[in-house]
Amino acid sequence: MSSTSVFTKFAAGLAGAALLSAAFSAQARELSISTVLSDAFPWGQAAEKWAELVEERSEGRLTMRVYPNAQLVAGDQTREFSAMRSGLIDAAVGSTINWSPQVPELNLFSLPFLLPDEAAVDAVTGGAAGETIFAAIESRDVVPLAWGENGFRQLSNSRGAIAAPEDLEGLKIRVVGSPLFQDTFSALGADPTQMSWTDAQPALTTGAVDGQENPLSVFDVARIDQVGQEHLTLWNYMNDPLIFAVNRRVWESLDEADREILREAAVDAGEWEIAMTREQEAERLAAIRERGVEVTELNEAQYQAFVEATESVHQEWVPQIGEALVEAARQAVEAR
Ligand code: X2X
Repeated sequence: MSSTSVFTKFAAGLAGAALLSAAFSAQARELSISTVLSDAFPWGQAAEKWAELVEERSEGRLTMRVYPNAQLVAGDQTREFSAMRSGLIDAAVGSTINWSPQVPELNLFSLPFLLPDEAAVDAVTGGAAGETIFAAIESRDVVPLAWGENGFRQLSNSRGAIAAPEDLEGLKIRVVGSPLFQDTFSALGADPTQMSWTDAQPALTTGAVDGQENPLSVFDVARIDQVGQEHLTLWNYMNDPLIFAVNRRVWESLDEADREILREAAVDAGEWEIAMTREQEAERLAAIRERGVEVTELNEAQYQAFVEATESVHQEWVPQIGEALVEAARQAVEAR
């Protein structure tokens, strides 16, 4: 064997090894995405769409696997952000409510009656307030990429129609694990109790709680009417945006092209999911009505009574969220 051919074989072997290792690392690059709700809901579908677009656009170099039902944090959705920050979870499509214990700025969206309609939500997420919120997330080792939407949260209960704060008097209401909700429902005279979504469903079934609040898509898909929630009040008291995000070390380990793929796919999946969620609202409400749920809509005076009853929540929380951020949001809502 000539020395040339030995060299050629050696070089070919090296090239082959390099190719193999590239193929291997491409296959090995699977990112986890955490969500609270499965793909039976728009929220889970948003994550699936993100994964699908990333896989397609990276030609299989990057795959993303969705882990729904907050399973990566054993059902405790308020630990999702910390788990993503520490790298236990690579990525998430998460609710602003569930991340607000670690990112106080996210409580902005939970301020009662700050955002009256979809245009108000878009003005805030798409403007200076949205940028401040993304910066707040980024300062905590998580890279936010895009917005999605769980939706306007409406109030349901098993006892009777709620058209005034007095109607909430003494009702046990399941709220999410963010202290602001405790304050809102206490201000309304209810008896709020914090629990995860996993625990909420049995609590509603057994009657351990009288009511809950969630967007129409959640009420509809989870068939909340079947666990005795026969009264629904449409009050648009807060909107629950979703955020697509990635752990910072994972982000930094990707090259520029893959970061762009991840970001653009998140933006596209988010826009797709927001449009779908909003389009479906009317048919979901019709389906809920058809199942015999009594739907209460508020007139202007009734709405104002709820606004006034929850003013103390603003006083208490605006300093924690940041005066400038709340002001930027208010201005965006005004100018919408
Ligand atoms: O727990 C809830 O109510 C849910 C599913 O809407 C959230 O994760 C915020």
